[in-house]
Amino acid sequence: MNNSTLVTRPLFPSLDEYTEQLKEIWSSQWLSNNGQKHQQLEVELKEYLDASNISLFNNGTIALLVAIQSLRLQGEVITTPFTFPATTHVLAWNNLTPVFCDIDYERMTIDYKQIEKLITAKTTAILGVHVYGVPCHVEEIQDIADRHGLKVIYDSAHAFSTVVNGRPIAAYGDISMFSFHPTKLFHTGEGGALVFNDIHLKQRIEYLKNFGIKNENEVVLPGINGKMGELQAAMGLKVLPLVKEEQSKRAKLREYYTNKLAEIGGVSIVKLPQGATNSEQYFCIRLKGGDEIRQKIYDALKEHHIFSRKYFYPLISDYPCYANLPSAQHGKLPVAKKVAQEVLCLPFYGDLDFSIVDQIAEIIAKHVA
Ligand code: T4K
Repeated sequence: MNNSTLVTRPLFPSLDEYTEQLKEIWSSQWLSNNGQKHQQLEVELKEYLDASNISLFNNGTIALLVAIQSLRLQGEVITTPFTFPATTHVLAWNNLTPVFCDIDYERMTIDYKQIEKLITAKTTAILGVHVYGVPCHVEEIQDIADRHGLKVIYDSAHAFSTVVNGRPIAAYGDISMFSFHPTKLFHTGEGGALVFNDIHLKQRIEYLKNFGIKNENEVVLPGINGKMGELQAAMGLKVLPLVKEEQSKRAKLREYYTNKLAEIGGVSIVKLPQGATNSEQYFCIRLKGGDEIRQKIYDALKEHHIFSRKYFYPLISDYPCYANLPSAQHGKLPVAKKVAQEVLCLPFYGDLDFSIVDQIAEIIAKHVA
């Protein structure tokens, strides 16, 4: 894979710095269960994300699973079909029925205008995803949730440090989940976090991520093991200071890509709405020609050892485990179907050579012409 260009590359701190962290862990003889590194990272991230409350996890999926448990949701949850499998799987693992809502063509996030007609007596929450860091219509969704007494959860896996209208993205909704997987801008090797506004949730979330253990003599909830370990937290402590520079390198790359691709017809670039900052998590284009052209470009790039990704195709509602749901039936999600055929995420990470962007633009131009 050495000569390959991948869709993303993780940030690595210097080996010496990480080794220093390891030495401290070795001398502490402490590897998990709310260790010193975990505590330090929680404090640093709380400040970095301007979070009211935060809990760290071993990955984003378990964090989302716990978020749903913590809100005691039942029945149906209205959600988007245009996302990574984890978003919907956590509903299934919580015995909830996903109700797929179509998406907004521009933002590719859940279409708030379609939510209300999907609400039934069984609906308890809305689960939105800030896809590629493009924020959902957070104000409009909150308004619907307030009027119908629903909880709002956001999968913010792609929206690390995003600010919307001057507020951190996790200030919106009841709980937001961040993923710290290596493919994410900020990572801890594997990891994740929940950020939430109600301090009363903190204790319940902490129990739920630690088997429900209250003390040596009491287990108060059917919890799970969602704890972040010290090796992960140490990685996070050393990656966090690198994030801003990586974001600014990616911003330059995005600008370069944008200029290169601007001249090519049939290609548009995913943009953020006014008032939102860019997490610089992904660089995604949309191809008017749909799946046929996209596949050609994908294959041509691959021939040159450049690996793009069709995030997120196929739609979740087309997976065999969800395809029988009423909301997944043919014709119900026309916009999501179209969008899932148009998107292609191109290689995007700070150290990507601009000459590769030239090469990518050339290949794309050849195939859309
Ligand atoms: N919600 C959303 C919206 C998500 O996007 C995700 C995760 C989640 C929830 C769940 O959060 P976690 O439980 O993962 O914290 C990858 C990631 O595994 C996944 O975390 C991520 N979304 C998703 C969008 O991408 P794959 O199957 O595409 O991964 P993979 O192994 O093909 O890696 C992608 C590229 O990154 C490859 O070209 C290689 C490169 N890579 C990957 C790893 C792991 C590296 O260069 N180094 C590495 O260590 O899912």
